[in-house]
Amino acid sequence: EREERTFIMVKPDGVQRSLVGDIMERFEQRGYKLVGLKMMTAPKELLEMYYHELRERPFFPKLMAYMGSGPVVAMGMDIVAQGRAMLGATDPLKSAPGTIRGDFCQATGRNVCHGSDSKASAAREIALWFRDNELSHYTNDHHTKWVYE
Ligand code: DAT
Ligand code: MG
Repeated sequence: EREERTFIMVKPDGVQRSLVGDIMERFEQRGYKLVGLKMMTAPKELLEMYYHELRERPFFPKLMAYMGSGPVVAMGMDIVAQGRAMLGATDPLKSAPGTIRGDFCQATGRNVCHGSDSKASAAREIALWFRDNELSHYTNDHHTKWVYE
């Protein structure tokens, strides 16, 4: 069984555009396991910690306004690297068709979904967005048996 953990989030535009189910389905249908799920409008302080590395970038104020503009759907999933591949590039116009961003959006500032870029950032992001008791530990044996060899 896989023990990876990553942080996936449907951003406010994805929620407004009713893409939550489609995005979650991408991961579920490939056989990744959902381990945490919540909907919330992120407080400013959380967003500032989450995107701390980008705080000096010119687009940071716009990014904060966008990310705080409505509810997001946060997910924990047992995937990291392949999650980024499924997401596509930061700029949706550079994302291959078939990826989430390549299929659902066009603007970097409205790129519908987040996925952690490494195991280290996944751990940091999961800890920021979820309490320990909000993550589920379970085995879906029947499913796992048919997804992994
Ligand atoms: P990603 O979301 O692909 O991990 P990132 O972590 O570098 O990309 O940046 C986080 C978000 O910030 C990104 O999804 C959209 C916004 N962003 C990044 N670079 C940008 C840019 N050059 N112009 C506008 N927004 C940008
Ligand atoms: Mg990132």
